Amino acid sequence: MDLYFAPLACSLATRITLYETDQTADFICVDRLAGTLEDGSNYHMLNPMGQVPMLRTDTGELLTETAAILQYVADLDEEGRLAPKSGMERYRLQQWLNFITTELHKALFYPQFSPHSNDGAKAFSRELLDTRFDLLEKHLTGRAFLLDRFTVADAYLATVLGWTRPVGIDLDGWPALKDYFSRMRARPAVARAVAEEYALYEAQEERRGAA
Ligand SMILES: N[C@@H](CCC(=O)N[C@@H](CS)C(=O)NCC(=O)O)C(=O)O
Repeated sequence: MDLYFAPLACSLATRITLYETDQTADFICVDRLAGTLEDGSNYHMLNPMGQVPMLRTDTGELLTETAAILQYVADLDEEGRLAPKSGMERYRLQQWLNFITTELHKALFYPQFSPHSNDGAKAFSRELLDTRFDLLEKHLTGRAFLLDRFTVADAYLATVLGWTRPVGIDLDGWPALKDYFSRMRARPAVARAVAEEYALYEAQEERRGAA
């Protein structure tokens, strides 16, 4: 399996999932600004959206979209540790994955980060913050995880919450969410994935600065 990723981007959730389930993959770094891979080839030839994550499965299929990739990788784990196999709990998992993708990742954070954004888009998306974080705060009060155990939805939420500090969102107003984030980041697989990608991020920034 190959995981096309960018350091500290949403693809981090897939790395966490791999580590949590003791699976291996080749990690292929994408320079999203240049749209290239480390060998200089054009990533858009493989993925016309130019986005990460993308997974090349062991059978050669190219799979995009975080929610699909996370479930694919979780389902490879025979013990099914990170995704309920079926039933209402599977739909609950999909509910949270879709919430994180559409309401947090794309609606709230993307306009804050995108080089094509502007002040109006940033202000509009920032207005979405309270309803979404209030909902998470309520759900996570008295709960350890989004479902009844750590799942790929937690891997994704821990990834997205890592973007709060860079965009100036203070979690103090949401104590249960803040506590959840600290607990997720302290998990060995999560801490390992974050530390590795942080080092790669720093190296990438240094190369850009030197160029
Ligand atoms: N719908 C995609 C979105 C993926 C996405 O937005 N990835 C970001 C990194 S977190 C990216 O590659 N952005 C570069 C771009 O949009 O050009 C998914 O859910 O995986």
